[in-house]
Amino acid sequence: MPFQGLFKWLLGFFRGRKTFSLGIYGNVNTGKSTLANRISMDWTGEAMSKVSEIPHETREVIKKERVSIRVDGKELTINLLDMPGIATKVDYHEFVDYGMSKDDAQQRAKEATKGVIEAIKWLEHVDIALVVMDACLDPYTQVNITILGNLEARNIPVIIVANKIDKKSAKPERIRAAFPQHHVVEVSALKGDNVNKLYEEIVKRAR
Ligand SMILES: Nc1nc2c(ncn2[C@@H]2O[C@H](COP(=O)(O)OP(=O)(O)O)[C@@H](O)[C@H]2O)c(=O)[nH]1
Ligand SMILES: [Mg+2]
Repeated sequence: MPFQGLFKWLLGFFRGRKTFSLGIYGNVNTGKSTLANRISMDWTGEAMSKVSEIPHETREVIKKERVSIRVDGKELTINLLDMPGIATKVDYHEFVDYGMSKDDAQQRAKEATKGVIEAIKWLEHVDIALVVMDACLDPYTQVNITILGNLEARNIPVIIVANKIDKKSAKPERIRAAFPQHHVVEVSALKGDNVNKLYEEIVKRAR
């Protein structure tokens, strides 16, 4: 819709500031939707996404537009984009193991695969990317390396979010060691630990 795009641009222009699209990327179940809800709750008082233990709960891009965040007197307006999880393999049997019927599981697998494509397509609209990783798991995965490679190739500013640091088995230092070229913020999206540091980093990158 070109007119809608033009309208938004004009609106931003007359308000004198740009709206940044913040894309939340990462493997499935790393806590992207939990983080999206945390950011959305903190600044708008409303949640935006459904959270689940079953992988691929988020199968299309979920948007929360014009969220204003304020850090150290600086205000930034962002469109929050909670992306479907990126996976290298989507197998419907996995959903059957979670107790879904075969039909539902196959439907979910089909939608999850479309979701992966959708998340990659949306890269062209993203101004800043959060790459969420589960700090309890090995970060050296094909998914993490592929996501970071795509973002680097497009020169999209990246902040790595080492999530779930509230868990005993969390080893965020493994993430720092794996991707020394990027800034890593350690958080618990669930408990809210350190999210203020994340807001500071987001504002720093929005230029
Ligand atoms: N302990 C802990 N669990 C989390 C955290 N963030 C998310 N989770 C859990 O991880 C699972 C997947 O979360 P979700 O936000 O749906 O992940 P997504 O697939 O990346 O969107 C859910 O059971 C969440 O409750 C966290 O910071 N700490
Ligand atoms: Mg999700």
